[in-house]
Amino acid sequence: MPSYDPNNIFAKILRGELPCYKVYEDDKVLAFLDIMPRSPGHTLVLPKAPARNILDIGADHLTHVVATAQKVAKAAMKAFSADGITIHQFNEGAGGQVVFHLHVHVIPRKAGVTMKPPASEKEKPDVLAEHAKKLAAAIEAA
Ligand code: DGP
Repeated sequence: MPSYDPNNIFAKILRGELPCYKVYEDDKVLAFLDIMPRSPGHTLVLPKAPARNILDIGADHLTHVVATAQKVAKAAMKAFSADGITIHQFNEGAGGQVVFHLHVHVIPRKAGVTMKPPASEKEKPDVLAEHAKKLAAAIEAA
């Protein structure tokens, strides 16, 4: 497996070199909206530690990422009046991974509504800003 590339797009977001629609942050993780959401509220949860994917992350960091994904999922159920949550996490190109800093997708779902295809359409900035605010408030209130 290739080594971690510190110039991947999510590493730049983590360093504050690129913007994001943040929904949650602590000393070990950052969660922000996917700019090409498969459904409203589609969130990515990342460790701050430099890990390419599940194959090289330390177990302690992975545990915190998963706990944060759960926190985001519970808040998203309320914030987006969801009926369920889909969790995705891809590893290496063959596993569907496109951006090589570990991330967990948290995707709120409505009964009977199909997800958009992956990375098919960029959401409008004002919609993403409103969704991030709503989800961040639900996480804060939990
Ligand atoms: P994957 O590595 O297959 O889990 O897909 C990467 C996801 O990241 C995909 O759903 C689209 C999203 N994405 C790509 N570029 C950006 C970006 O610059 N900002 C944000 N927030 N999401 C991005």
